[in-house]
Amino acid sequence: MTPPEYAAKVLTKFQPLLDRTPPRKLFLKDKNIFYIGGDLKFASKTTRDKMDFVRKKGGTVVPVYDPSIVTHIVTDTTPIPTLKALALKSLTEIPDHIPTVLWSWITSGNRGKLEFEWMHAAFSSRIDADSSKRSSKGKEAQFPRQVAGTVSGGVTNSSVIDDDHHPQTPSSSLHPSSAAPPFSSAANPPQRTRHASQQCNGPEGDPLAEYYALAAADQESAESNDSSDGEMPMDEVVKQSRRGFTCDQRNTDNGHCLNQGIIDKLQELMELHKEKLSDHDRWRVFSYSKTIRALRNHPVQIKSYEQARAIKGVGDKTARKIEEIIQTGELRRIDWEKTPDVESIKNFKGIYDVGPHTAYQWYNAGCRTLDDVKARKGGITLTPTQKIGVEYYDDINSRMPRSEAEQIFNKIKPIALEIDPMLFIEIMGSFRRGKADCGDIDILITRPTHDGKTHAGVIRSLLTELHVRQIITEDLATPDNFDGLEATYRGLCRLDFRSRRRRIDILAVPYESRGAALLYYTGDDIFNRAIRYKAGSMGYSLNQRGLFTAVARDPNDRRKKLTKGYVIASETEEEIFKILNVPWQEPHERVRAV
Ligand code: DCP
Ligand code: MG
Repeated sequence: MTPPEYAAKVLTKFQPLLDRTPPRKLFLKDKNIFYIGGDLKFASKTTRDKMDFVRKKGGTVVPVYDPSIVTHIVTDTTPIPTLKALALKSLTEIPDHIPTVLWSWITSGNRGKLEFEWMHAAFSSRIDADSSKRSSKGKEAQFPRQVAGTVSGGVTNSSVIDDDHHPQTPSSSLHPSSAAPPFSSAANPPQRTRHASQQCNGPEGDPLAEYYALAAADQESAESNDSSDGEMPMDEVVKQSRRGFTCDQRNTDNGHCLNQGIIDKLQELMELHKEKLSDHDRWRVFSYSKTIRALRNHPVQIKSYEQARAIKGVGDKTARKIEEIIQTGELRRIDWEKTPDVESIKNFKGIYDVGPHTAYQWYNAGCRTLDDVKARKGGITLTPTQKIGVEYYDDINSRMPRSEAEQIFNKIKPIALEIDPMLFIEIMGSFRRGKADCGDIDILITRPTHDGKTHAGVIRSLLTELHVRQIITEDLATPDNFDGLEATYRGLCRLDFRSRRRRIDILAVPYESRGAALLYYTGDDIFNRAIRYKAGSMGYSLNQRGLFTAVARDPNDRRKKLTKGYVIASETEEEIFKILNVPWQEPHERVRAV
């Protein structure tokens, strides 16, 4: 039996049970639910049980998707099969008043009241879909019995299923040590000075920032970036490829933003939610970042609730907040969210190697200030790196002028070349992008192999030498294997004994992956995400080791790779740009973050 056939059958089941169930337990009354399980052809036991459950709780299982009847789409599967079941080509075709939710939304009713749909959104792009937006006409629409009849007869025009809709001068090549840094002048860097509060993109601006904001909220709990190769949900890939990827456009400043005052307040509120741990707070971050992005791109100044509400993705509550900002210049919710934990958690998370969970643990143990942490209040314990993080808290949390990064690098480079004159050693990250200040120094090391030699073991000798000369002062993370071609070192360094300590990362990579490594460690991270997403949309996988093809992924979890695939480009940035059809951009043109 197919799922629509079983759905039609369920309509006539359980009537005696429904008659004797107290109304307060029928929490799905008035809900017309189109349910999509994993298998579209066969109603499995799980699918049948779930449809029964909906009916027993007073809901109607709708056999055929009809937007004038369906109030909720409940899906246990990914966008493509969901679209197949709905006979649609894109999630954007689903009206805004029909939320697409996970099964967990249904079971949330067991606790007495159904939770908000957005908390159970199945697809991030439809988080703002809201059943309260339904017109009164739609609300009153009754499920027509004859639809069930046609389905059980096995013939229905509206269940035709379509096919899948798939989105259908540079000089950065590396040369051994002679290669000049792309920007060696500290005095006159080709940098952009922008602040988050000043940036306004045009309508074709960075479409990935919303994901970045969510990821940023997640960042500390995430593993290293090594596993992140930009796999994104297929519906987003479809959307992005239609709009174009931010990596494809050279970055442009579009000047003044008409809604900056509103953006600043919403940003302040978003930053407070970022410091909190709950799913609710994470969704708020996601939702505000979407609104902020929409406001940045909005061509007119918002002056009323109605105007705010008319912006796609801005719901009632956010529109009310915008109205309050317009009328009073303030947002009371900010003070409300400034709970006592926020400041402490923020400070604790500024300690190297402390993530949100440790920060909350310490807070719960009674710590409120860095002095409390230093005093081990509440019996908290610190790892050796956290101890260094506390000791050099101010140094690590301040940025260094570009000139200081350059001077430190100019001390390190000759020492490395003394060890092996054939080394390629380059400074990457924000320095290579031409930024006026740098959070750390990111150094890439590799070596050509045409003479039969490699850079294996060089990092060990280099670190020994840098310690002896007191340029590197503390180790934070040393390579697992000093003798391999790939190695990552993290530590603290300083220019001289009067200077602040600065964060330094040294990365060694095989010579053949130098282009991919250079691309990755140059960033910025939003540019990186965009180019990885684009690679993903073209069927490739891009990471710091290269551009890969034929990477098989787990269909149930697209982030999981089943096979490694084959490298098709990795030696130069240019070849990677070229295959991905991304116009060449100098490092300073790859700035996307606000
Ligand atoms: N990177 C990334 N994704 C991350 C972290 C890093 O793609 N989550 C890449 C892009 C970064 C580069 O590595 O530009 C270097 O990382 P840094 O954290 O050192 O960032 P930046 O050098 O860009 O900035 P900062 O001046 O703060 O160090
Ligand atoms: Mg850096």
